[in-house]
Amino acid sequence: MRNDRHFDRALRTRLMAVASGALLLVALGATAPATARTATDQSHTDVQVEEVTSSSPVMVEDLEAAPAAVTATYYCAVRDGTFGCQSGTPGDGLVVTELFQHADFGGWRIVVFNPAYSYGCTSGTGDNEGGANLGTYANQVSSVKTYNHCDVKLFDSNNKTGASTAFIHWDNNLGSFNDRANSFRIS
Ligand SMILES: [Ca+2]
Ligand SMILES: [Ca+2]
Repeated sequence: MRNDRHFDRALRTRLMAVASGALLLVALGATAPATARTATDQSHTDVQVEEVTSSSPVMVEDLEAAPAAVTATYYCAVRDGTFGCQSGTPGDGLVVTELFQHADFGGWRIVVFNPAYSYGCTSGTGDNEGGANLGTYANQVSSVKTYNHCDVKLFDSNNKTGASTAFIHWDNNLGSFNDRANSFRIS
């Protein structure tokens, strides 16, 4: 199932809501502890996952109700013109991509968000809209989703080097790039 998430920019005026402070920010650096929030640790009951296909921006809180196939959720904040997971509070800004351990969006997931975004990614892919090394989670990603006009490009090696994919909008099975990504770039 491929969702058409293109929508009229003029409609994306939804104000950001700040989620509760219960969320944990987990940096993906190799030295970061792997703290997970489980799929059952949900503080919001009005999650609207269907908004992925709607005209409204997708915020971190919209993804809080993890699908049954998701076993753990980690967060990485990205910012324009930077590389590496940045400081940021899940709940601020918009989601740019989700990276999943298994095909068909299962296992652990990394919710990547840009705390500064209220609109989403630019239409082109030439600009740097953040990225990071996957650290502990390298060579495990098997499927990806993107949101808010963002695409993600996966690299075989750290620091956006080595073989890479095209910019991906949505892929439930990375095929030849399965379990290869060490770093990613958003645009
Ligand atoms: Ca995998
Ligand atoms: Ca690799």
